[in-house]
Order: sequence, then C-alpha cells, then structure tokens
Amino acid sequence: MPDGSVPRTQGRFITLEGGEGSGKSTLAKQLGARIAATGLEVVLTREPGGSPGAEMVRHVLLSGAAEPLGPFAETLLFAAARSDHLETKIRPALARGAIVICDRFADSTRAYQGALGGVEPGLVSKIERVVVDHTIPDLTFVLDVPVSIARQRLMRRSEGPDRFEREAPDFHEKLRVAYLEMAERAPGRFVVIDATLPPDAVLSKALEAISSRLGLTVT
Ligand code: T5A
Repeated sequence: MPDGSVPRTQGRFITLEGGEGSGKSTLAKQLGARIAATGLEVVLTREPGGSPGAEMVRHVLLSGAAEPLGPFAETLLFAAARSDHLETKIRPALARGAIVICDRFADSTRAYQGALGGVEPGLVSKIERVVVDHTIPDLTFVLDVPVSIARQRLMRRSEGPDRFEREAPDFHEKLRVAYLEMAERAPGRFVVIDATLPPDAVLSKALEAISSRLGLTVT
C-alpha cells in the first residue's frame, strides 16, 4: 500500500497491527466504545474474518487445515477472505460514513506471509493491490511490545497450547522488526504505540493520533 490517504469522501478506516498478545483486540474495543459515545457509527471488525464468508475461511486458516497447501495458497486464502470482508462489510460501512476499526488487515499478510512466511514480497504487494485497491487504511496503529511481555500476557490468558511455542524461537522477534520497518517506510499512515503501557495509556495515545491525523476529536 502506498503511504498516504485515498480518494474517498466518507468514513474513516483504522487498522490495528502487531504481534500476538500486543493488545490489539483490547484497544479495538476501547476505541470502538469511545468513538461510538460521540454519536458516530463505529464498525468494529477483524481479520481474518469479519464477514460470514471470511469467517469460514478464518476457520480453515487458523485451524491449520490449509497449512499443507503451503504459504502461497494460505496467502490466497487470506486474500479471498479479505476480498469478501471488504466487499460486504468494510466498503459499505465507509460509504455510509462509519468509522471502521479493523483488528488486523493487509499489513498482517505482508508481515506473516511476506516477511516471515517466505512468499515473495512483490507477489504479496500485487495481490494486495488487486484485493485492497483504493480501500487503504487512513491510519494504522502498530502495537509494539517486547516478545517476552506478549508471551506472559498470552500465557495468563490461554488455556490451550501456547501459540508462541508453535513457532521458531525467533519468529516473534522477526515479526516485531517487520512491523517496525513497515511503519518506518510509511510514516504518513502508521503510528507505533508503546504497548507495554497500561491499556488506558495505550488508548490515550491512539485517541491523540486519531485527533491529529484524522481530525476526529474524541473527548
Ligand atoms: N494472520 C492474520 C496472518 O497470518 N495473515 C493475515 O493476513 C492475517 C489477517 C490471527 C492470526 O492470523 C494471522 C496472525 C495471527 O496469528 P487471532 O486469533 O485473531 O489470530 O489473534 P491475534 O490477532 O494475534 O490477537 P491476540 O488475541 O493473540 O492478541 P491481541 O488482540 O493483540 O491482544 P489482546 O488485546 O487479546 O490482549 C492479550 C492479553 O493481554 C492483555 C489483555 O487483557 C489480554 O489478556 N492486555 C494488556 N495487558 C497489559 N497492558 C496492556 N496494555 C494490555 N493490552 C492487553
């Protein structure tokens, strides 16, 4: 996605990115509640998933059922889910003037399938251009947290196997670097937030950026 805004007259598109356990879902819910309290329509959604069709694909991807097909096929599945999500939920909401807050979006494919999964980044970009087209986020938060802290958070929450243990030891460190590099390359769209801060402080930083970048003041 190029840095900058898109030719769209209504709505605002905000995405949240970062590693697992960085606090994206927590921030998404808090932002949604605070913005909705101003009277604006908020659409809180997530990827993979967010629409009935895309949620079916989410199940296939996150259950590991698609893993034997390889990272390129997984990339295509993420893209198929995104295409449905955009068409049936995100674009109609933006056209109505809603504030769309999406927990993960195309930058997750860049990071997980591109930077870490071995799918050639040029190819990831081409697929992204076709699927995302002009629906580029207006603002993307990267929640940055050291891997050890994210691990502790997920261990406290998780009853099942530790997701961190399923990946190579340096996977999450590389993921963190990949996100910070993306943010550095497109400072007009990205805002990195220190996600070691308490949830209310993370929320304040996000609201400040929403005010300064999007001109949307939420008190
Ligand atoms: N994926 C996704 C791809 O590979 N390619 C793609 O294109 C896309 C879209 C999605 C998976 O799919 C992959 C990436 C992922 O592996 P998921 O189940 O949707 O997986 O999970 P994640 O998006 O990774 O999110 P998580 O649920 O793991 O973590 P969050 O949402 O970042 O964290 P959250 O908010 O649930 O918080 C975790 C814990 O920390 C606490 C919370 O209370 C919670 O207990 N917490 C804090 N504690 C202290 N301080 C704070 N500031 C805190 N914020 C939250």
